[in-house]
Amino acid sequence: MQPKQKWETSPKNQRSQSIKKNGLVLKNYAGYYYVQLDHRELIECRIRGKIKETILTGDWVEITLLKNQRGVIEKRLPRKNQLYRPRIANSSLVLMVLAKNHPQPDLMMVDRLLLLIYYCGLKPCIILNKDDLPDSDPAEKIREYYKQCGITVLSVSTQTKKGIEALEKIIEGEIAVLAGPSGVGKTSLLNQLIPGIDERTQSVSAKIGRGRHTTRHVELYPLPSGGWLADTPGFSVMDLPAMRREELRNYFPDFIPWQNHCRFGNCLHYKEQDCAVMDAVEKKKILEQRYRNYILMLEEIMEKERNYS
Ligand SMILES: Nc1nc2c(ncn2[C@@H]2O[C@H](COP(=O)(O)OP(=O)(O)O)[C@@H](O)[C@H]2O)c(=O)[nH]1
Ligand SMILES: [Mg+2]
Ligand SMILES: [Zn+2]
Repeated sequence: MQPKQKWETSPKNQRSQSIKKNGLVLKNYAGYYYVQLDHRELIECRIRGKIKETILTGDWVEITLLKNQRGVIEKRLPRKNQLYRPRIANSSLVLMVLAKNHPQPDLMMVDRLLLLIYYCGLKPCIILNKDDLPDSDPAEKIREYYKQCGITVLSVSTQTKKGIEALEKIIEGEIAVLAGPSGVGKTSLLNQLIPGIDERTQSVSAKIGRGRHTTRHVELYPLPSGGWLADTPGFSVMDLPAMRREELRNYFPDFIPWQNHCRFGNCLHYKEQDCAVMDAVEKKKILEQRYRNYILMLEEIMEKERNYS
């Protein structure tokens, strides 16, 4: 049993002078919520019994401050969004980590991940790590085409430390999660951005006998630049979100300026006549590989529709 009464705001004479503050839940562990207030003060909180909604890492909450850096969560403030893997609220930025080489970026994976990011209403930023290695063709396409699509693309190297400060600037004021395939340097980046994270997490996982990537507790780490980074990479599942075939094109922002000129308003840019998107591909205004990836995803969605009906 937890010593519950310690977190109650009684006795009554305290109530009138109780201090309420808003803060951000950085982690939730064994029934305790660690809430960060302004000036980085961390308050260990219990949750008020009557609260019905779940509180996740990343939630903004209102707390009543008690003595000794403790508090009670009174309510959850409105939530902007929620990711399921990792389970985190209010994330605003996905850092898609790729390697310039070893391994070369897989543009199909990039396009699928971008679709998922846009579908969740998040902002993508591509981190091209291992800048110290020789260039590759897909890395060049990312620096040219994807940048031109309005995506921030940043070249970094955890080995030479190039770009790390610029990356911290990008995370400023955001709740960021990492994503990307294995071997590109996500763990190395976490270690670089959050010094000492390995020791901290290893001691915890040793105690509970599991690796940190199998633990389901996600923690947000405040960075010196004033943003937060989740300690677990997200978006490991690469299933396409459930959507109708007409929806897919809305998540390809680089198609949108062209598709107003398609002959058919509901053009899927698939087999239709007078398709301005296909035209733009022909004229090399849209990256052909990205268009082909769109078609593969479109066919996958059509196949799923067939299985449902
Ligand atoms: N050349 C080079 N290798 C790197 C860089 N960052 C990470 N690596 C190496 O890439 C491999 C995978 O790194 P890791 O952080 O485990 O990647 P993760 O699977 O995405 O977590 C390791 O051998 C790292 O030493 C870098 O900037 N340059
Ligand atoms: Mg890793
Ligand atoms: Zn079209």
